[in-house]
Amino acid sequence: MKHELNGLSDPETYQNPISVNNQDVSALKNMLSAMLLIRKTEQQLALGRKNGLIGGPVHLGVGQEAIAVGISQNLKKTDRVFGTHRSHSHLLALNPDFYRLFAEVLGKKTGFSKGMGGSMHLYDQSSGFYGSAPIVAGTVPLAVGAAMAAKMQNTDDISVAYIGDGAAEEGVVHESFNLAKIQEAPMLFAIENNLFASHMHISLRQPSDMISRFAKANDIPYKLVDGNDVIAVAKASKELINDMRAGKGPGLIELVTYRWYGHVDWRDDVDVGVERSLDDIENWKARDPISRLSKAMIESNIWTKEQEEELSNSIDNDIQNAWEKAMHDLYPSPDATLKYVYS
Ligand SMILES: Cc1ncc(C[n+]2csc(CCOP(=O)(O)OP(=O)(O)O)c2C)c(N)n1
Ligand SMILES: [Mg+2]
Repeated sequence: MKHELNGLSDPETYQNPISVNNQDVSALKNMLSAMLLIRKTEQQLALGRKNGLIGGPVHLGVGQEAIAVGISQNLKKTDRVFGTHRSHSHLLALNPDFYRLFAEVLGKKTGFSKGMGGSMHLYDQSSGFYGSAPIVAGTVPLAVGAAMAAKMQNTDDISVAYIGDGAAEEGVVHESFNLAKIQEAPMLFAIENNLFASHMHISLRQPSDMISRFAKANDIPYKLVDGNDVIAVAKASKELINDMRAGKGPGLIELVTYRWYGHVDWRDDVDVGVERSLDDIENWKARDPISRLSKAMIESNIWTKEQEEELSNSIDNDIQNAWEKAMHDLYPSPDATLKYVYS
């Protein structure tokens, strides 16, 4: 396999510092807080699943929070965002209502999808989240359609599809690249390259580790970014999105990252993962998007350990209350089962 990720997945880059110079301080605090909120929400989901309180599978993106948070800095409510099977962060970065996420995952009628969907069928039109789905890559052509609609309606809205490195192996993604380009659709392909599809490392599946080579093939402008550096993600996606809003067609951003948990639920998956070791996980934890940002902010004297502790405690508290509340909510009534089925 060719290593073309410019060292972004190499161990020696794991501890690279990130720079907060010339950044808007309140935007930095918002991004730090958003990532922490997503992290703690997912850790609560991991616990709920481990304790048997959640009935269905949860695909957790712990370690990958900088991607959705960075990209969402540049989105507006009328943009249309499409997720994957691992979409808690995609939704919470647009609407941080973890109570409704808990309710959904617990199957309660107060959930984002009225308790009918669970973790992999999230939907929140008011914040621009047009859905997650378990069919890998299934949302990508829908996103291109939404981008074409935005263009036909003469808006400057864009569409975003989050796409895993595994999903990029589905034929429909390549048809989507082609169609978006030929239609000059305002479509951001956000490739979350966490190096794994289920349990299989990219080196066992692909001749190269770089997914953005397909952007080159389709003449789509692209950027290859450290997906664990929220500032870099926000900056690179902003540049692509500005061009898309100005009518310059699609863009692709490839974000190199890593998930701390296994493919599904709370386990590490070292036992069943291929080419995944506890050392890898520990190395990537050293490149934690949250502590990297917080460290840089503390060193620049715009943030303190005490403030972080306060923020962390307050999110913990809110999460506990929301979880308890969701646990006590009602399930949908059985006669609502077919009410939201499209036929
Ligand atoms: C069409 C389809 N094929 C296969 C699967 C089984 N499956 C679920 S997730 C997954 C791997 C996806 O990998 P990737 O896109 O990299 O996302 P990640 O899990 O790493 O976030 C597979 C093969 C599926 N759900 N849908
Ligand atoms: Mg993957």
